[in-house]
Amino acid sequence: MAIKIYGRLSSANVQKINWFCNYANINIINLNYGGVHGKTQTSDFKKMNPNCRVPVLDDSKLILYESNAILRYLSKRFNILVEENVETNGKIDQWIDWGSFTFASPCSLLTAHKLSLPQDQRNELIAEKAKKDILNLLEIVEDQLSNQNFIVGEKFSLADIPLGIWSHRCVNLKISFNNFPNINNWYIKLNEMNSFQKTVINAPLPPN
Ligand SMILES: N[C@@H](CCC(=O)N[C@@H](CS)C(=O)NCC(=O)O)C(=O)O
Repeated sequence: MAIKIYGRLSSANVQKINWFCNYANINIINLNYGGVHGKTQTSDFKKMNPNCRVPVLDDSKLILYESNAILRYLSKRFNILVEENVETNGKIDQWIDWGSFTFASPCSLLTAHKLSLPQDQRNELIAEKAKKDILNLLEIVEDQLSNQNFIVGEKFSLADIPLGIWSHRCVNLKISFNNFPNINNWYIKLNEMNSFQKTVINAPLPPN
């Protein structure tokens, strides 16, 4: 039975799973939940995720929430992008979490105040501050990419997924990588991946 992923295609956290599954040729069924689609406050959904958030994975015997947990589960279940070296895996985990929490934090705020919130709740000052924070954090990513093609070493890994998605969101939100040549080169490489094109570049924008 195909794995079900509950969550709208515009959600960055859902895109982590969609990108990985497309890359790994894992057959999934996407179900539109959250954002304009709603349905996350229903009692059925709350049984799967009491936090009322997407994504949620339904792999028949397993219900899982938290996008990074889902990503790591699918990677191990299908043995795709599994890193055996413990030290390298530590670095990959570090960047998955940094991308999903430290970097995602101002990106989510900018998304909310530019795209998701109703117009009368958007605040330009909050958006400007978030943009400044993103530009400061991009310096860290630029430095990380100074001697290598991908976030951890020369190969695409799970570490590229959260950062790749949020970097594309930056592009959607008119943040340019002109002053970040290493990020720009890395972003071009991601764009050359069919899986990134299909699940991230062609995805709708929040809250759709
Ligand atoms: N830490 C959670 C965060 C999940 C999260 O905040 N998801 C957002 C979408 S990116 C959400 O559910 N927003 C409410 C909605 O879409 O209705 C994860 O990584 O899965």
